[in-house]
Amino acid sequence: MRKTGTARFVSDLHLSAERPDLTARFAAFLADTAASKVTTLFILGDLFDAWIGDDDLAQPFNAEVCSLLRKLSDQGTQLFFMAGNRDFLIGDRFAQAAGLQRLDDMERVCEKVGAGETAILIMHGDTLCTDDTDYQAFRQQVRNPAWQSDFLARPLAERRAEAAALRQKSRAATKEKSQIIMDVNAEAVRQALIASGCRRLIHGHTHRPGCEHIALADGVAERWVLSDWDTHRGDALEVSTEGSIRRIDLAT
Ligand code: LP5
Ligand code: MN
Repeated sequence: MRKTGTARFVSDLHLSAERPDLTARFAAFLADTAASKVTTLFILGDLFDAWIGDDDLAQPFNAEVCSLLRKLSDQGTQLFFMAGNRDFLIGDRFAQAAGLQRLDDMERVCEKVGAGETAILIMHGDTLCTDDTDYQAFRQQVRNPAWQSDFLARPLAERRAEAAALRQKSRAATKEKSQIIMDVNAEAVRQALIASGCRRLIHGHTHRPGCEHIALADGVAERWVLSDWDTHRGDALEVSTEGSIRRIDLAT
């Protein structure tokens, strides 16, 4: 995919009806994105705390988030969405209603800088956590199309209860896991950079905002990690037309 103009990247907003403060922050961020004439907004997963299927769009909170996105799209910003581990069930119906284009789990964003071209690798980040084998097994199961059709065929109320139970299980499981297991695996990062040919990676998921420099055989790569959004936490990354990158602090 080719990017022209300024692009912004966010992830792990975990929006829910229970957190109106985060929805208000999101609305303000989108308004600023429009006012700043940002060309492209990339949402790199976990926009929602949990998404149980596009047939839940009628729910007032979901409809509100959808219309906020639609407004930005109508104002001329291109919107792209990559699935996270909380909202991998977002499908075409939501994408169409919100005015966004869905991306695969790993994407190369090319930008023209001067005479040359640079490319940014974007991911949610969960696939880089290869040491978290329980999570990877779980991921394989829920990303299976047959499993997803079965799940989506169940009544909304049942799905909602299942998702809440799963969030509980996940909270209990992550309490038991070490911080190292839940971070990215260094070799998985290197392999992703080498295979893509990119020298800049932007991802979220780990909730450990930062920028790491990684020495590769033919130069140094940058791994930029987005923050999750919570009380006193939250950010966006902005890449200018010239390719410079800056972190926008959105914490309130
Ligand atoms: O999101 P976060 O940071 O808290 O934790 C993740 C991993 N957890 C998850 C689970 C999500 O939180 C739950 C998403 C619910 C919304 C989707 C609804 C639609 C599907 C409903 C399915 C029934 O992704 C966590 C990682 C952590 O990141 C760090 O990387 O460690 O992984 C886990 O906690 C997974 C457990 O280790 C293993 C799974 C235990 C539950 C098994 C129940 C099986 C349910 C049947 C599914 C086929
Ligand atoms: Mn995540």
